[in-house]
Amino acid sequence: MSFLPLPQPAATPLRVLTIAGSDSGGGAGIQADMRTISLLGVHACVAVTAVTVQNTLGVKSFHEVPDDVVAGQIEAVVTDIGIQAAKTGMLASSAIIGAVARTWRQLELTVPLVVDPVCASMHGDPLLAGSALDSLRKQLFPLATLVTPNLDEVRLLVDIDVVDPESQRAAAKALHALGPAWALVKGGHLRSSDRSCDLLYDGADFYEFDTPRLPTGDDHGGGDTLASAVACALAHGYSVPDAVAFGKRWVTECLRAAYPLGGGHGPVSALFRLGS
Ligand code: PXL
Repeated sequence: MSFLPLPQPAATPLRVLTIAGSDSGGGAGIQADMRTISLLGVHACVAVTAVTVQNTLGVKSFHEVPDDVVAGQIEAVVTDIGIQAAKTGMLASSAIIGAVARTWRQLELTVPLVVDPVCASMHGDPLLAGSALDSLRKQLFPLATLVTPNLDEVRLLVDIDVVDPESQRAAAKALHALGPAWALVKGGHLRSSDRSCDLLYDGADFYEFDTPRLPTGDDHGGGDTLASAVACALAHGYSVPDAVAFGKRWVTECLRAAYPLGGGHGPVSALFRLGS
C-alpha cells in the first residue's frame, strides 16, 4: 500500500480538524480520528462536540459540549493554526450542527469538508438527536465536499433502503441532491459477503470502490477511520475519487490489524503503521 508523503523533521505538517465526539473506550470518535490523522503524518486539531461514556459493550450516556464552545474551538484553530481539510463525526444535536455550519460560513472556509453523518453507535445507541436530521440535511450537507453515510444513515437521511446496486445509485443521487459536492454510499456487504462495495457520485458520474470484506467482529471506529483518512488525502490535494480510494485501502489495512478488546467489539487499528 502506498502512503501519503510524511513531513520532513521539524517541518510543519499539514493540519486536519476533526469536529467529533470523544469515545472513552478509545476505539471510535476523536480517538480513532487522531490515530489515523497522526499516523498519516498530519497534525490533528480537534473541536470536541460531546463526551460519551462508553466501553466495548455500548454507549452508557453522552454529554454535549455547549454549541458556542464547539464554534469557539473551530474559530480558535482556523484563525491561528490554519487547516487544509476538516471532517465531522458525532455532532449530537441540532444546536451543534447549526453552530458548525454558521462558523464554517462566517470564517468563509473553502478547504475540503468531509461530513460523516454519525447517527448511532454500532450497538444502535443514538449519538444524534432524531430532530437533528433535518439540520444535517439542510445546514451541513450543502457545505460538504463529501458525505459518507453507511446504509443505516442512508435510510434515516433519504428514506431509501439500499438492497441492490440500483437502490445504491438512487441513494447516491438523493444524497447528492441535498447539496454536497460528492456523496459516498458505503455499501457494506451489498453485492457479496466477501466484498465491500462503496459508490461515489458527483452529480454526473458514478465511481465504484470494491475492497475485500474482512471477517472480523472488531470493526469499531471503521467509519471514522475512513473519513479521517479521506480528509488527510484531500488535505494533500488528492482528487475526491483518489482520496476515497486511499481511504478504503487505509481502512482495509486497519481492519486487518483490528484487535479484540473488552467483552464487546474491538477497534480497527491504525497502529499497524508503527511496524512490529
Ligand atoms: O463510529 C461512530 C462513532 C463516532 N463517534 C463516537 C462514537 C461512535 C460510535 O460509537 O462513540 C464518539
